[in-house]
Amino acid sequence: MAEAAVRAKTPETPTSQEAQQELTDGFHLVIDALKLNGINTIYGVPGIPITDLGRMAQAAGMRVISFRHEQNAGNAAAIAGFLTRKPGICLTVSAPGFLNGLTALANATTNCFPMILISGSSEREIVDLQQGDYEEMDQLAIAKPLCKAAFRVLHAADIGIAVARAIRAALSGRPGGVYLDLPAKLFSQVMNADAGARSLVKVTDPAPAQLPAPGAVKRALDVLKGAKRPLIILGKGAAYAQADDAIRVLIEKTGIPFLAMSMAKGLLPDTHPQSAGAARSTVLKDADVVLLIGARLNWLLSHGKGKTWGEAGSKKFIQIDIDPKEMDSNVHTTAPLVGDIESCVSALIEAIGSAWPGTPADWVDAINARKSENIAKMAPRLMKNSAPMDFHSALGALRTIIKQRPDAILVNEGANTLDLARGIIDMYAPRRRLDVGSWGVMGIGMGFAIAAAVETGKPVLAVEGDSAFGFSGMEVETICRYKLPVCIVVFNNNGIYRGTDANPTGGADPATTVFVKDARYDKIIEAFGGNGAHVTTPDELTRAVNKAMESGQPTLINAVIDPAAGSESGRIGNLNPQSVLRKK
Ligand SMILES: Cc1ncc(C[n+]2csc(CCOP(=O)(O)OP(=O)(O)O)c2C)c(N)n1
Ligand SMILES: [Mg+2]
Repeated sequence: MAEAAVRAKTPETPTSQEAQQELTDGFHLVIDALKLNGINTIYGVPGIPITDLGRMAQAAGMRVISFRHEQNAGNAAAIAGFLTRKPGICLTVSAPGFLNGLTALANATTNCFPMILISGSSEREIVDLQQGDYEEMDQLAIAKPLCKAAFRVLHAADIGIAVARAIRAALSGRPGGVYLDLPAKLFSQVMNADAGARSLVKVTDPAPAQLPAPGAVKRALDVLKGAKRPLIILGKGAAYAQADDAIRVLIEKTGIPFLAMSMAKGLLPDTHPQSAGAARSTVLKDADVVLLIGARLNWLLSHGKGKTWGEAGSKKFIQIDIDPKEMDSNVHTTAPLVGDIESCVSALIEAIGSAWPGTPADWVDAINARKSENIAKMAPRLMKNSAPMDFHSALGALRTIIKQRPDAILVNEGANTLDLARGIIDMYAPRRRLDVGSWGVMGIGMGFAIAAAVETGKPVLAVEGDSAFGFSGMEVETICRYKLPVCIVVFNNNGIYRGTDANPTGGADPATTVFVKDARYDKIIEAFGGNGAHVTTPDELTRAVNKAMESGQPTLINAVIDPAAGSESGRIGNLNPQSVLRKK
């Protein structure tokens, strides 16, 4: 590979024979290995020992996006993986930089986003003897339990195979996070350029199709056909799979109502006649057969049991998942369908053929009645044009904006800001809603927004609680530096959940959940040359967002929300443990 050969430095004391050879080194082999596999973007923070790796990657034509904190770079890499089905790369320095990236790696693994965290590390000989090296840490051991796979490379000749292993581990089966440990010494190791080029591996079929067994398909279909009140639930695995057409065909052919989990919204439009989103509690309670497609029965679906799911034992579950261990995770899986989503859904469609009895009309009618009732109840709350805004009126404005700009990508985090936006803002296209995922983690906002803009070139609207924004807020500088079409709306209610709490002692310290009152988050972006706006009504909010989306310029809108409008923990206050003593 000529590229690998050219810029390599000659070693300090070359033999005459070596001096005549074309050489490559660890730096170039890492870059060449990534590029060979179609990976052209790196998200990271520079420093010893990877500063030159970033520079050289940029020189080699890669897009290298430098962040202000590794966690945000890691979140960017993770969501790049979700959007592109190629592992997103996060590049960090050793020990503290590595640890900063690790939260994102663990979150990616939990959410099944493919990413590779590449961290430089210190001298093995010193680290292992614990002799106190610069940024000493046994990073490989620490990363292992938090990701799908972790590898360390000691020889330049192994870089090609290590990158290949990392890519395959991240993408195959259930996708997830992979850690690649590159000790400082590796980067300057030299080898013959031709041998180096030959050592690189272009991964063939990194996420092989996994076909479901014919018997499993038949069993699933028999259960589905026997349903009186069937329901399909789409999870973010279904969004990741990019099997959009097959999923649409299955749903429309069977006429079965569907519910989209947060990041699956838009796979079919939320306004689709079969969407049961506005009748969520009814369908979960009353369905008799539930087909899960890339959705897990975790806490977000109340573990498939309890009050949410109606009478105990009243459901049969059919589950499509690539990981067989997912079956029977919380309740019995009547019909497990193990395989990749495209293959499983296509197999179901084929088995159905043209003979489908249709979905019972009384079930469809009951859902439609509940939907109309709930939509009518909500409508006036979304249309109020008052100041200060509450969550509903502000989100009503943003809902219209997304309706008019269905291609925009919506990033969303917070508590009330998240839970209410999820319900209120309809999505119209796949993979346009990116949020806190399975952990409900704060801090994904700016990393996700940056990668969404970089990877798709589409305008991004980041709707952020004021607390949520603080976790990654410094990246507004990154957004301005790279001139990204990101419009951030901070829902400023002066605090976490609400801005009205008082210190119970009456002391001088503020309450634990409140922030500086009437802060002006819009000033932050102005410091970096972006556009700030301060709005107090839905009309002002609409104008400011439209202006930002039209101009494509980095914008931060401080949207004043009634500090008393939110509820504790948004919609999941029931998860808070209660003190019996408090009630004394
Ligand atoms: C990393 C992390 N730390 C802390 C939390 C706990 N937490 C959940 S929501 C939230 C912030 C909610 O406030 P805000 O973003 O302002 O949303 P609001 O309800 O006020 O709209 C926090 C701190 C978390 N989910 N993740
Ligand atoms: Mg808040």
